[in-house]
Amino acid sequence: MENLEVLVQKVCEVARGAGHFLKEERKRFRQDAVREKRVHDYVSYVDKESERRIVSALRMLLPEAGFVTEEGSADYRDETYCWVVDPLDGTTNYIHDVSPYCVSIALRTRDMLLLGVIYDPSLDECFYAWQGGGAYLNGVPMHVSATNCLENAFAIVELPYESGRYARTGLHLISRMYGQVAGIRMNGSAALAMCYVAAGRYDTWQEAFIGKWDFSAAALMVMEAGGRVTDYYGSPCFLEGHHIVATNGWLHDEVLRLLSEALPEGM
Ligand code: LIP
Repeated sequence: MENLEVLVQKVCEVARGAGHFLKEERKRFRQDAVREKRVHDYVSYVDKESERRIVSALRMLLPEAGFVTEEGSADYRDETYCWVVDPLDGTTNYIHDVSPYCVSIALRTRDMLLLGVIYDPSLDECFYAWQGGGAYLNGVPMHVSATNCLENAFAIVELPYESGRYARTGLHLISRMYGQVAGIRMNGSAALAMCYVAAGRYDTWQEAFIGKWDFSAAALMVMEAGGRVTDYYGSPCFLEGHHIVATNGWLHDEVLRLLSEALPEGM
């Protein structure tokens, strides 16, 4: 495989191409194209076509790699390398014509993230990182924030589709943080929320019951920007799970402590 620094730029081009498709298609998008995969989890021909384009471009870049993709159009057969693709993260935002939404692409081995690219076509923001090479936004190095106490934290509390098992946790976080932190937001795109932590815009984010395609590229972004990523128990072995905490590092233990008071059902 070629040098990661060179490869990541090629993947940025793939993500930009798919992102432009999302943005153009949004102009003629109609609600009757929306289908429900499971309760409140939506998809349309846009997600599928974006995935088709990304998969075919990535196949040319690295023919020996397998795929884990949100819409399941390609598979993984224990290859050494694996692309992890979300062709449209923030689908609910997209179908309501609000930002943010993005394309997310990661490359990993069985136990390590190698590179990550996330492109937001609405703001023309391309976030990318490669293992050991740092994290960048449109070519400029990114760093997490220096906020070191929860009182000053600008926090994202995302509420996943899995409301039955997560309501207690989400409501607990909001009730413990509301009035105690500088601000709480919801974002609607896990990948971009984590990029915003990497860029120092937000200080902390966490979500459970999400897919590898939602967090893989962005997790590398946060780590390469100097932040910390773990699962809800504080383990750095989060790659195969579904519950992720991403912070600037300073606030991590405090967020884990709040989570431990009300972990999601069945975890
Ligand atoms: C979505 C996320 C969103 C999260 C949902 C879902 P999709 O991805 O990014 O932030 O709350 O659980 O995973 O469906 O838009 O690709």
